[in-house]
Amino acid sequence: SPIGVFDSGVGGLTVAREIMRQMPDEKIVYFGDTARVPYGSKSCSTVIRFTRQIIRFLMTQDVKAIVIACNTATACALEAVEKEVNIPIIGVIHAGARTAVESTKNGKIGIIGTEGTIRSGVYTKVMKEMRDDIEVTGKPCPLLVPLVEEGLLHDSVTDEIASRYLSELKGKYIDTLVLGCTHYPLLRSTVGRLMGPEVTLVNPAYETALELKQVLDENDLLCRPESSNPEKYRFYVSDLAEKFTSFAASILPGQVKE
Ligand code: DGN
Repeated sequence: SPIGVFDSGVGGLTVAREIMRQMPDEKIVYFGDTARVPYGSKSCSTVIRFTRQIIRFLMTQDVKAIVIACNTATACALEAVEKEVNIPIIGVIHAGARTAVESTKNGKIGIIGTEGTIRSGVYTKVMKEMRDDIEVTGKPCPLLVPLVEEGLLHDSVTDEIASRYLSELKGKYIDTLVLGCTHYPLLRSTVGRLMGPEVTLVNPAYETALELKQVLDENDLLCRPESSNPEKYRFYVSDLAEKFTSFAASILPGQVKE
């Protein structure tokens, strides 16, 4: 059976990409809620409702595990829905939070994400449960999502906006920064340059794929290697596929057919 991965739109493809890299034998069914993106500015009760609907859809695809590949949906809905499904379900927050806590030396960690993610305070809560003297500074960076979706990954406009957002974090002496939104791993080099070499960046997409591998292994759900399967990856969207397809083609290895 495949792994179900979903996001409010294209962002979760950074997580799907890490799963493809780390577990090349696994099949994936991806759902991008392109009709209702962004989740970042919506209320948690709305995001929980959307999440339940998507999980119901993924269950019809016979998935063996689900990854909520969206920070906002993880922040709002993971706790509510994890009791409602009888297969492993993970979000994108815990693994990255753990890595950040393990990596910080001075105990000062920064998080950048959508308004919903930062407002929820989930990163702070999870990190403080792991180590209570951690100081967390969250900064919403809402404009970065549309900039990435417009393909402006290496552009002076993106540099300028990122620099304004990050200047606030620079005064906080953080030594670790979590890229707490699915789109931000694609801006890693820009954020890294602006924050400087003394700040370690944590990529939750990468950490989540590692966690998934461990969860599948523990539940004896990892795929055995088999000969290449052309139908290995399936993508569904709730609105026009055109933009999704070109974004997917720009970040995923191999070909994406409509
Ligand atoms: N995928 C969302 C997240 O990681 O928070 C970002 C896109 C959005 O819904 N604004």
